[in-house]
Amino acid sequence: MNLKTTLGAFALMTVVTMGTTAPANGAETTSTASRLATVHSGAGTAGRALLGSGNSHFNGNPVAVQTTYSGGLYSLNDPTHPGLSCGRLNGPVLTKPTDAWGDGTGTSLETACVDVMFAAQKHWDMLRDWLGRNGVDGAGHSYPASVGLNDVNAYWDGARAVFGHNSARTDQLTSLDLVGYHYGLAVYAKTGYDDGNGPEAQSLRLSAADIFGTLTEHYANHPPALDEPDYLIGEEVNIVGGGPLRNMYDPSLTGNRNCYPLSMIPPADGGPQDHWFYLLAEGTNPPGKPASPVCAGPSTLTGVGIQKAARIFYQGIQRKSLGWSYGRARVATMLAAKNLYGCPEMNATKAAWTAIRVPAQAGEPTCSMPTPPPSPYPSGITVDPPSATVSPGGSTTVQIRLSPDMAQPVTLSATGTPAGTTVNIVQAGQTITATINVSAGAPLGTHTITFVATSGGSAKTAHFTLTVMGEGDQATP
Ligand SMILES: [Ca+2]
Ligand SMILES: [Ca+2]
Repeated sequence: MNLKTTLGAFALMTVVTMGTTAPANGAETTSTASRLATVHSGAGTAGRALLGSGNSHFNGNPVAVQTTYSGGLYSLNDPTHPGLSCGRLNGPVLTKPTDAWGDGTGTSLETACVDVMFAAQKHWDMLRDWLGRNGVDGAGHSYPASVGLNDVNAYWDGARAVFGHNSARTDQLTSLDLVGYHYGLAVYAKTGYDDGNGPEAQSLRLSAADIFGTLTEHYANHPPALDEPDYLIGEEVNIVGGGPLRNMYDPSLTGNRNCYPLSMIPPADGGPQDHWFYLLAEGTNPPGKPASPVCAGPSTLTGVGIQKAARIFYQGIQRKSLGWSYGRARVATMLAAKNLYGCPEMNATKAAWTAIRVPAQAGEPTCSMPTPPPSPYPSGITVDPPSATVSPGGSTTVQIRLSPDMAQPVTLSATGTPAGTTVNIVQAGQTITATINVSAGAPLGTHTITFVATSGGSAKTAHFTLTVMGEGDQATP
């Protein structure tokens, strides 16, 4: 299956080719040089994983880049993220005799590879640490990257990520969010089931890639002097001279749609789900971050935080299937939020969909706030045990329990005690004991003592049966 989708109003295009050849990476053999720990780089090969030094364009200088040493050469082949490598388009993985890469310029393709390797490594680590996923394909593997596409374009072709340049030819399209976007398309293709190619499925796919790109940027968490976290896509790369490609908190600012339903005219537009994700993660008025408008429902939403939102989104796409739609995504993420966290997060997820005008769906979960468990005791007070036999001069102790619905403070008293009998009530919060002391001269026989609990102007009662019986009386029928 081939599908082509343009990314927004610009020329950045995604070509997704399912079922193409497996990634080819430059398998490395043993090495002799050593600077860092040896790891296994793959079946049948023992490579030496090194921490190369990169002079990147977008991510600072120096940056650590996982590389491999073999046969006297270092290569941009990452054995700690198996399958990830970088080279020129249709060329081999880059190699050189030193483990220092790039010159920091936007026109150097070696530098572009430094940025790609760094970003793809962060993307993988984000999948692991935030989403519990093992690698891009979910089975411990990533894919090669190629730089140097002679076009204002970048794409994921089902087996590799390919990166071109901006229209001014000053930068390669290898910033954190764009790399996370294209490796995110790989994650998306390998998650859940085939979502088909309907307009809504395309919109949700493009937005999913935006979300993965943004998560990568937040995971890397650069300071403002570098590529700091934001909810813009492509802000570091002036792709066609118009600033960022997309804006997740207000998609209309980059010509995308804020709300559902979509207009079904091309190009596909991930704006509504981008907007949903921002509202879920950050809400409408997050401190220190941009405000986000709503299309419907309450005007104020509170976010659950980007990592919770990421997990809700990610668990939701496990359910994707043919005919994937905004309505199904609403149900799937509400189920995910309820299962992962509970009612507040499920309600936040629901509110964010409502805010972008995706209406309630048949079969979506409901959630009510937890109610107190039913009292094991009937309303009022109980006496345990309800009866006892005491010899004259003896005593017995009973427990008095109050049901949780009785308003404090509760005042307790006892009536109906026989002559010569006292009741000593000791109350410590909900734990109440009553010691019944029977005098030596108390009348023999059965007596009913009534305990009275007075609370909030009403009284509850419980009865206790006291039998006063001498030792010799037991033998007498
Ligand atoms: Ca940024
Ligand atoms: Ca960004």
